[in-house]
Amino acid sequence: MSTSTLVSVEAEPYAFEFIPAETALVIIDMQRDFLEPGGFGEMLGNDVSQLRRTIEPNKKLLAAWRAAGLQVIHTREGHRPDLTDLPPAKKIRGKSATTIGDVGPMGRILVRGEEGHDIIKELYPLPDEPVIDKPGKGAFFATDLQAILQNKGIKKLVVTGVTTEVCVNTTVREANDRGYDCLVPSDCVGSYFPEFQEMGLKMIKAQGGIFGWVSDSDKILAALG
Ligand code: C5J
Repeated sequence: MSTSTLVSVEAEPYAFEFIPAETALVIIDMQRDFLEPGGFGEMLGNDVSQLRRTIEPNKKLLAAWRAAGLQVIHTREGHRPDLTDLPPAKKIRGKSATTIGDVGPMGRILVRGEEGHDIIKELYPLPDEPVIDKPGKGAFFATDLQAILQNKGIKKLVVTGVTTEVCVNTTVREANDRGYDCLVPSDCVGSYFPEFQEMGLKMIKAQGGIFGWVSDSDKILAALG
């Protein structure tokens, strides 16, 4: 496959066309605390199997992206150990007994450097794949993601990861406002809540693709050949 030739993926609301060499796979927040049994997500009562079903399709997509020599970018949601980048409003939101920065099942919750903050082993970044540490839900807010995309000549994004309605949706909306077309493979994004999974994807592709396109990993792999 020539990575500089336009390919077309069957998608909704219509085909998504991209030049692989100009398209990054952006994997959002596949972190141990969100996905692993015994992590913070499960401690809050969430069903992590709703997120874990995305691991295998993400693995296949990541393997294809790597094999073709294409750009891969990972993100992690989290904060500095001194919590100086944690808005007080985010710290107290939810009125939970245990919040960001407190000690959780896999170290301090959503704090950089802690076990739970790191990416699951199945999708672990290679040394040459940028990891964006983001303090917010969107991957563009207070990060160097846009500079990296510009420096690498990236024009379009395939966005995967968790959770569909929060960090994936926020990142897709931020990217859309910055002029990036985004394709979201439905089997590679997950929510703890099935109804948010469904609506989170519908919102992206509604009104002629108001925020982007939705497809699945098999269709993207088929397009890559
Ligand atoms: C992400 C969250 N990654 N739900 N975070 O979606 O708080």
